[in-house]
Amino acid sequence: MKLIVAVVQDQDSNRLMKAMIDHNFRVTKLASTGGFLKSGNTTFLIGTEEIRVNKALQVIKENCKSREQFITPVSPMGGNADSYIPYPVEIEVGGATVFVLPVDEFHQF
Ligand code: 2BA
Repeated sequence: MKLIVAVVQDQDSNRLMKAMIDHNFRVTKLASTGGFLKSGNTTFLIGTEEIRVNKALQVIKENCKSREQFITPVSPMGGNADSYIPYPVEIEVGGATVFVLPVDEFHQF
């Protein structure tokens, strides 16, 4: 058995949840916060047989888009903070960040 941990954007989470259920995956959805942007994202825990991991990855890929996002750094990267004028910087936030972990044991009590 494997545990898939997928961090996705909030905008994609309902669609991904529906698609995973439609494909008979068992899913737990957690509200999470990205360390860099400090804004909300969604983490999915998906426990599945090894043979179905590729299908799960395909469903995640099909339902999660990467998006451009603007952030405004609160302090300068270097130099004098007195003359610092904050301006937005564009970054790309990925469709999904996915970890696939081995599961030693699985119990349901
Ligand atoms: P955040 O940490 O809020 O990061 C959002 C986006 O900011 C990242 O998108 C990336 O484009 C950018 N970013 C993050 N750290 C950066 C840095 N040190 N310098 C420059 N840009 C940086 P993604 O890479 O697609 O990540 C989306 C979310 O996935 C992350 O939100 C975080 O919640 C999670 N994540 C990504 N990599 C992870 C990892 N290795 N371990 C745990 N969670 C991770």
